[in-house]
Amino acid sequence: MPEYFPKIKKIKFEGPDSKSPLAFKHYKAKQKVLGKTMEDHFRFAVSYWHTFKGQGMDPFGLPTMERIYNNSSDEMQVAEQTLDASFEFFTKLGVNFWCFHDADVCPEASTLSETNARLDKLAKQAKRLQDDTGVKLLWGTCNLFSNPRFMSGAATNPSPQVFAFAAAKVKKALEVTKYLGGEGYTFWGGREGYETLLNTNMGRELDHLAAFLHMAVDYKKEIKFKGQFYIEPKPKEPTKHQYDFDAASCYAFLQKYDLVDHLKLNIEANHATLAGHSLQHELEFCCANGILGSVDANRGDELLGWDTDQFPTNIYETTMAMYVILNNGGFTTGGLNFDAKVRRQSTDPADLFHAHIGAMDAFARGLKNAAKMIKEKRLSKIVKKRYAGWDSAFGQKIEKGKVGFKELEIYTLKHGEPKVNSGQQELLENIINDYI
Ligand code: XUL
Ligand code: CO
Repeated sequence: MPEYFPKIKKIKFEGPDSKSPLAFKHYKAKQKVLGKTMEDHFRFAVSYWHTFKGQGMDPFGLPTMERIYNNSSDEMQVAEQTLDASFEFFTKLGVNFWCFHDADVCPEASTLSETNARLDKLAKQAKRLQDDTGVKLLWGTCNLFSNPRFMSGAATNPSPQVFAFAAAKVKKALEVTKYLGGEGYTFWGGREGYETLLNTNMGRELDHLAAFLHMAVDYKKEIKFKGQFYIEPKPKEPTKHQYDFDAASCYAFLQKYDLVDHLKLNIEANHATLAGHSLQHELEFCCANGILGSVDANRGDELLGWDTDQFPTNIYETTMAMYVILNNGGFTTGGLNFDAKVRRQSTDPADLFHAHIGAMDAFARGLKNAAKMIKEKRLSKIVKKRYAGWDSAFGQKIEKGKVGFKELEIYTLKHGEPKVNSGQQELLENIINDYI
């Protein structure tokens, strides 16, 4: 097999003093933190679409990135070369997982059955590469947003024929994900939303989306696919409004349609900020409701209002993310998928390595900081003390539903004004900065 990244050797850990751009300074796969290796904490995955199919195109310009695995006019040959190149990349980088959409690995043919035959062929190659390298599939997914047939949505399309086409695509994607031993499957509602309410029957569309997901749950059972289903919130882009807006709206939707036992959430950092939240907020919301599944690790640009999908480099953010994730017991089926792309001007193949190395190091630093915060309990002690009143006999009576408004009025008339306590925000911010 030809080498696609001949200038790059296996990336090694060299420690914080290393000046090599192609070495880890903080990420040491086998190093234990809080009793678990770094690689098991993170379960890092490379996203196939950005790293291998992204070529620097934007709404104003053509591709900027030339890759040797693209050097053929035969699209199946390109697909096969790209798969080979990707597993070389995963191995050299030292990640244990990958994620892909059906359409990333498989160029669509003119009929569904031809496309499926192509996908089977490429899945066979992917299986062999997985077996050879030990790299596993964190989750698979189906692209229901690029082809013009899905311009008005897939499961929420006004046409039942498009709904059916989407169902057939997801059926196949589930089969392929199962075949590759995928540990999960993600539903991101690419165009499940609207451009204008003037032409939209929102109630009906939401019912259809729920029906679609129930069909997926049924089919998952039928084929005995054991992976975890995820739904990935995003407020907008490509549509003006997406129904999976944020974690809270996904949770409400899942509860309303009796899907909450079947799907957990895949939280993406840049989607959180697009929704006007922080990544930490979305993670906290999921943990508070027992629905955190996986994370698409990236970041936006605070000066740009769209999904820039940049690689995570902000240590404050990785620290707080890992703090929430660790406090929630860590990942089980999920992991950290770098749903991120190099900038249009980062045209060298080596930039793909720099991007991932930096992101893995940023998370390794975040993990070490968060582990120290957990061990030293400076933050958690203050939070615990803030709520200590609820542990008193009086607080417990309320929490356990033993008293109502009448008893609380009697209590208040007797005890008068409650004492107010400082929220100590600045103190807490200073404590966090001691760890960064
Ligand atoms: C789009 C996005 C997707 C999903 C998978 O913003 O995040 O790539 O992660 O479809
Ligand atoms: Co994503």
